[in-house]
Amino acid sequence: MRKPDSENLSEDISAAASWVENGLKSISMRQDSISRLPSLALYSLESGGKRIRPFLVRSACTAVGGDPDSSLKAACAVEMIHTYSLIHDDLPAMDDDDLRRGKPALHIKSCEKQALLAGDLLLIEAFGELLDTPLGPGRVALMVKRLARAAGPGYLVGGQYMDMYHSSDAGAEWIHTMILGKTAAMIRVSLELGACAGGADDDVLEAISIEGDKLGFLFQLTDDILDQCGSAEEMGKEVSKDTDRGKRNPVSIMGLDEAAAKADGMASDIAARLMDIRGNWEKVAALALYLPLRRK
Ligand code: GRG
Repeated sequence: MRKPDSENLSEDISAAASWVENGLKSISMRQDSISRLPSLALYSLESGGKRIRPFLVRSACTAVGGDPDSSLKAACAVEMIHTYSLIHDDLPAMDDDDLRRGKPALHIKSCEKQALLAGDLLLIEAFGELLDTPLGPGRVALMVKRLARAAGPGYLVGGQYMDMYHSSDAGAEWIHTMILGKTAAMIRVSLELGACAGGADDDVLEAISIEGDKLGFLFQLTDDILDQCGSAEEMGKEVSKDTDRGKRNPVSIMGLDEAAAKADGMASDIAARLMDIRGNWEKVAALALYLPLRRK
């Protein structure tokens, strides 16, 4: 395998963050003002975040030889849906967190009713943005369909449901399905939308979906590891919550050492497979290799 060059990863992630943040400056919800909901949604959308999903959209688009700007609306849409999910997840009826991205969660800054509605707004507007993708209607329809599937009952919302009704004797397979829904689907669809915008063929799209699921699982695995041994300061959110609530996750099932070894193994496997996919998937492979080392 050609080794991915990890040296420029943090610059590439910062560049993708500036790129999407610039794109978010012209989303159409900024023009709607019959309520204060757009400004509340923007509080969450603009309060930092690593912007990993936009990085994946952009990297996938360039990996298949596309112009990154053809994937900008997709990157905005993915980050909007991700942010909606964080706002709703933080609500007392869900995971009940006061801190998000190092700042008060939206329902703490405003109130629960407004946080709920601001999340709804982001979910709906995300599709409006995606529809403005400057590509032909067939390709845009395909992107909308993939995003709707990833955000729907079979994945994001369904995975969140499983997480909310977690059983204390949940087995590894159940947990794997939950993670594919609540975390991996948005990671996978980020790669899919970027590749789609870049004009990827079906075989590349399918290969990237498979690695996207694995990358998403790895992302959650490293999140669970950090939840055990990271700090709230570095993570920008409360830690040790699963353990405190008796929720099972891969780390509580395997133990820290085995989980860390699994993360290393998965990262190498994903990077190797990505490098075999047609195009230049070096940047995504570099992210996979970095995940076991991340601190936030
Ligand atoms: C409410 C429909 C609905 C879904 C919520 C996102 C989510 C599903 C729950 C949040 C809890 C959690 C830890 C989910 C796993 C996904 C995850 C690791 C989110 C955090 O993503 P980062 O680290 O966050 O990329 P930033 O803030 O950097 O964007």
